[in-house]
Amino acid sequence: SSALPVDPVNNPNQAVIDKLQEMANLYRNSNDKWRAYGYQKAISTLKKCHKPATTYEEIRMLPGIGSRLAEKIVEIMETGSMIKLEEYQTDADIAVMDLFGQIWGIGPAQAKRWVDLGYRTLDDLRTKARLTHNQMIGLKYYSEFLERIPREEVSQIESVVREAAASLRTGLLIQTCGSYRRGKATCGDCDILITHRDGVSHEHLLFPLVDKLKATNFLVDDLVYTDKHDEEPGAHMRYFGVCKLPGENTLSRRIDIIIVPYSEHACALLYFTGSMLFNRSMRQLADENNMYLSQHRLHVGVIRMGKNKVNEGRLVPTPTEESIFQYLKLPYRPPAERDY
Ligand code: DCP
Ligand code: MG
Ligand code: MN
Repeated sequence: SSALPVDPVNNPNQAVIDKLQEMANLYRNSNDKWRAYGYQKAISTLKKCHKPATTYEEIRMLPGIGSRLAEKIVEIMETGSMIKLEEYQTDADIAVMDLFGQIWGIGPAQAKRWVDLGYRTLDDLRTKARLTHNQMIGLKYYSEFLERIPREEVSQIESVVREAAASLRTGLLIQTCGSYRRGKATCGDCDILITHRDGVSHEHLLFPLVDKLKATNFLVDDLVYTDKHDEEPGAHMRYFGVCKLPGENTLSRRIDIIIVPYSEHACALLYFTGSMLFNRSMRQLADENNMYLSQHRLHVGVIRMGKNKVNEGRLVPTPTEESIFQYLKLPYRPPAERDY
């Protein structure tokens, strides 16, 4: 009778129970408590059952198992798996990958790695995963970083940086680039480019500027912070981090600050204004015309063998963005028309 104790290790229906439990967990985690309850009832019935369930009719006779569930149990017995479960798992995994992929700095590969490790929620990541510093910051500001920043707020952020910079040096040239310069109504972050026309006063500015902005609690967390050119070849002096305007209802925002020598200003401005796809096509056009365009400089007369440069060509002066367009024989495009 069903009152007899059943050996939990050698339960004749253990394989079926395991599959049903997976399904029950999935439904519970997706807040379908009613379905989870149905599966849980069937599981406890099977746990008390001390002989293997074999036919549909037999299973249907067990208390708490309706026709739909009985069909599923037969499917598991016959195939060893359950299509619904496999499907559900795939869909659920994709949803989790989407969730993880929305964390700042997380791409599809990292999202998949976490899913494969069994993490399903942001809390799983917070409590169980081994996170890098930047991943922790991304999680900490998960929902805030998903909020777009109104233009008006971007310009307020720019003002704070401008004021702090002006108190350190005079004559600095400060421009907010990225989607802001392209005229977007809202921006993902605030991209600030700093240089100085005298060609030297941009030097040794990043550390004191960041210090100053931290002292007033404007900068609240760091992501990338380097005052060295050699840390990553070709990298700008840059600070990527998190800022927050004073006030009770302000959100934490992503801020990128790049400081460049004046000779590189136009190339940096073009690069930092984007869009990313626009940059890619400009570089490709340069390649096709024996030139080389980067965030630092433009070279002409480059000779390539396949992907390798046989001759570096000649660095040309690029006083303005317009001059870069001219070298590429392109009509000038204002920032608002670089948005693709
Ligand atoms: N950029 C690039 N390649 C990258 C990253 C950035 O060419 N991998 C350039 C083009 C971008 C600019 O830097 O327009 C600024 O980068 P953002 O990531 O801040 O992008 P946007 O400002 O264009 O958009 P968003 O509003 O999302 O910040
Ligand atoms: Mg931006
Ligand atoms: Mn940016």
